[in-house]
Amino acid sequence: MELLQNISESLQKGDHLAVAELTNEAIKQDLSPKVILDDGLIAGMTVVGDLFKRHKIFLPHVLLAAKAMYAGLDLIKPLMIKSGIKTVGKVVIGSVKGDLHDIGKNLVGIMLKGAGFDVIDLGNDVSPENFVETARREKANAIGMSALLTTTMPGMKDVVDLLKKEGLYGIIKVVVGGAALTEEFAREIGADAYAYDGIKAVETIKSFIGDA
Ligand code: B1M
Repeated sequence: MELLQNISESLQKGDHLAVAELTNEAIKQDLSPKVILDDGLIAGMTVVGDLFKRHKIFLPHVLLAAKAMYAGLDLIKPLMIKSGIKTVGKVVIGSVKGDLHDIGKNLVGIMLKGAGFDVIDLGNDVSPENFVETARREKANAIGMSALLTTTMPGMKDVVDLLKKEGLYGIIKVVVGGAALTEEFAREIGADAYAYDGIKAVETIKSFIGDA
């Protein structure tokens, strides 16, 4: 669809004003937030990631694309979070230490809120101590960690190890996700689950609470 293609292309150009205008237009046309997200915003960001990898564009361009992504996300966020849903559990989320990527983590947070979870978002560059202390203090059911860099992924194991040291392993469940992660990595570090996207994260954490 041309409108979604235009959202994707404007995001690729880093034009946040055009992304906001086109996203508003898509909302007016009653396109679902999922379609706007998947076929407009994420489609555009995927192209940006590919160009960056092949050194066709550089970091300042990626930053502009991220700003444009948020211009669209901010508009569809209220539609993704349904109001008045009963709280089904509490989750602490964050991007791991050293990792400044937060778009995927924020999306996961939006989906968890939409599913009725109480979400405590610690932001990015979150230390293991902050994850574990907050989850303990808030009596959270789960910690959800995001990492986009191969260099920051090992930091997830530090959180699992700290939970073990504090006697909280298995009580507070650990779900991990992010573009470079795999099921195998999650198993190796002792996480309770790997989630490919926000929908899977919601399903998984719900199943943990059902098991409790
Ligand atoms: Co960077 N970056 N970046 N970057 N960046 C990647 C990740 C990279 C793959 C680009 C590339 O080379 N193709 C590459 C990593 C290579 C690697 O380690 N394998 C990379 C690099 C190298 C870097 C820097 C080191 C560059 C530099 O400085 N030379 C630097 C590192 C900064 C740091 O973190 N310390 C850096 C910086 C940045 C920006 C700041 C410019 C910006 C981030 C802005 C922001 O987040 N506010 C940025 C961006 C935008 C990207 C790409 C282009 C897009 C990431 C994104 O937002 N995708 C990315 C390329 C790519 O991934 N294709 C790239 C859209 C988002 C919706 O997807 O985050 O994958 P994603 O989230 C998905 C799933 O993964 C999953 O659900 C989401 C929805 O489907 N998910 C979870 C995520 N977390 C989850 C948690 C869960 C469950 C599911 O449970 C808890």
